[in-house]
Amino acid sequence: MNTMEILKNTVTRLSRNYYFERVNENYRREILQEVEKSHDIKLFKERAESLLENGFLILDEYFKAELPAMKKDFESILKEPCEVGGEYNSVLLPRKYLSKSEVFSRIGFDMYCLYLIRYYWGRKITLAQTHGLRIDPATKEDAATKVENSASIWHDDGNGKQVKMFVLLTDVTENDQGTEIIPKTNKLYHNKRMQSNGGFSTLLTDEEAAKLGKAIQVCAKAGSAVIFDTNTIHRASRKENGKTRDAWIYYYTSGRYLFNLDYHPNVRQSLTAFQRQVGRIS
Ligand SMILES: O=C(O)CCC(=O)C(=O)O
Ligand SMILES: [Fe+2]
Repeated sequence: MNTMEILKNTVTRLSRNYYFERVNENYRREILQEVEKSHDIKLFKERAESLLENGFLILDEYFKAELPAMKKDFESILKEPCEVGGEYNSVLLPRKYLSKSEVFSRIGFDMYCLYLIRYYWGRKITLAQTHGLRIDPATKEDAATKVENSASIWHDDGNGKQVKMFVLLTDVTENDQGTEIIPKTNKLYHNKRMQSNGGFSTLLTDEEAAKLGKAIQVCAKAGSAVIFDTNTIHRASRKENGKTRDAWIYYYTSGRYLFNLDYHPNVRQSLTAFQRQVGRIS
C-alpha cells in the first residue's frame, strides 16, 4: 500500500470507529430510570426499540395541542424574509426566527423526545440546528426534469450521529409532499464516496437504493413528531398534485455540526440545567 492508501484506510477506519463509538449502556439505564418516574416505561421501550430497529419513529399527533400556536407562528415567520426557492419548490424559514417563537423554542426541549433521542444514541445530545420548511407541490417542469437536487435524491445526511425531528404542521399522506425512507438502513454504515471532482457525496442512485429495501413515505397527521436518524437512507419526495407540507425541523447531534441558536426569552428563562446544556446556553 502506498502512503495515500494507508492514509485513506486510516481515515475510513477512524470515521467507522466514530460511528460505532456508541451506546453507553449506563447512560441508557439512567434514562430508563428517569423515564419510569413520569411516563409509561413499557411504551417508551417499545418506541425506543422501534426507532433502533427502523431508523425512524412517528409520535402520532404528539404536539397536537400546540398546532394552533405553531401554525400562527409559522405563518407570521413566512411574512419575514425567508429563503424562497432554494433547491426545490420550497421556503426555508431560517433558524434566526426560532427566538421569535415561544412554541417552536419550547418544543425543541420536549423532555420525552429528548429521552428517546438520547436513548437512541446512548450518549449526550445537543440541539445543533433548526429551521422551518414549507415544501410546495412540484411544478410541471420540476416533475419532467426531476430537478437535480440533493434532498430529492436518495442520500444519508453524512453528518455522523445526527437525529432530526420533524414536527408536522400539515397532514401528510402518501400523495403529499413528504419524506421517503428506506427502513432499517440506519444500521448500515455508508461511507462517503469520493467523487470525480474530489468532493464527497452521500448520494445513491435509484438502483443502489432499491437494493437496500422497500421505501415508504412517512405519513402522519398534523401535530405529529417524526424522529429519524439521518443515516437512514431517505429523500424528499415531491409530487405535482400533492398537498404542501409545512414542518419545523430540529437537528440533534452529539456535539458536531453546531450552529448558533437563540431561543424565545420565556423559554430561555424556564429551562432546567439539563435543557440548557442541550441548548448550549451558558
Ligand atoms: O424535507 C424532507 O422531507 C427531507 C429532506 C432531507 O433530506 C432532510 O431533511 O435531511
Ligand atoms: Fe437528508
